[in-house]
Amino acid sequence: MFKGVLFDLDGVITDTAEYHYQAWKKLGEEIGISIDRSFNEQLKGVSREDSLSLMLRYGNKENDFTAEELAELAQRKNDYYLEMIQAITPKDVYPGILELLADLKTAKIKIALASASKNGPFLLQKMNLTSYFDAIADPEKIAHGKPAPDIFLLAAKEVGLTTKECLGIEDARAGIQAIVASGAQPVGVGQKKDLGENIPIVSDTTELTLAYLKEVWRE
Ligand code: B16
Ligand code: MG
Repeated sequence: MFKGVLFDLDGVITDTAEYHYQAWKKLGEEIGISIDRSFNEQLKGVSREDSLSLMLRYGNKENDFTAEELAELAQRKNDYYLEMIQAITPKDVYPGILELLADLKTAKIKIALASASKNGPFLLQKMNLTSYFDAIADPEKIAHGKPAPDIFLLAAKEVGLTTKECLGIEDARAGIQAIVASGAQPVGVGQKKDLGENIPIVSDTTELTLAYLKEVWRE
């Protein structure tokens, strides 16, 4: 049996993936880059700075800004995002997630956050979920963001486990790649066309029960 579950946040625990999209879209409009949901799949799970680079490349503007201007753009996107997430409450936790966290705790399975977001601790607090987490891996401490395995390796380490003993849950293509590269077993939230054909995928978080995780776990 697995001994730990490494959770992504945005798009797995709550709908903040949508707010990230809205914030990037707003910034894009201000600098003449129009993004859509299909392009946004590439940004999911990717760090703020890497997301900005991807968006500028998409709009053929990768050489248009100085380092200082890039920092301002990233800051501006985060300001828009922060404005949107102020109103988040425990009611915004996706259905089934609270029950899953409680069941994992009762079963003494470790729970760690493996989010690329620097706003992760703030969001857990807003949703009253902080006490369920045995560790929150700090994205500032890793060398490479998703799809590199670093954040999942750190999350497992912080709860005293190896990734081989853990499941990772993700809604992003880059995140699933990161889980696989780390040696943990992936479970996707979303659609096969975005996340892959050969891994367990739920279309909805209500399907993410402890029984389901046990069922898909390969010894
Ligand atoms: P921040 P996750 C990721 O969170 C988001 O999916 C991604 O859209 C965002 O750019 C990244 O966090 C960084 O977030 O700007 O708040 O530091 O999906 O890994 O929980
Ligand atoms: Mg995510």
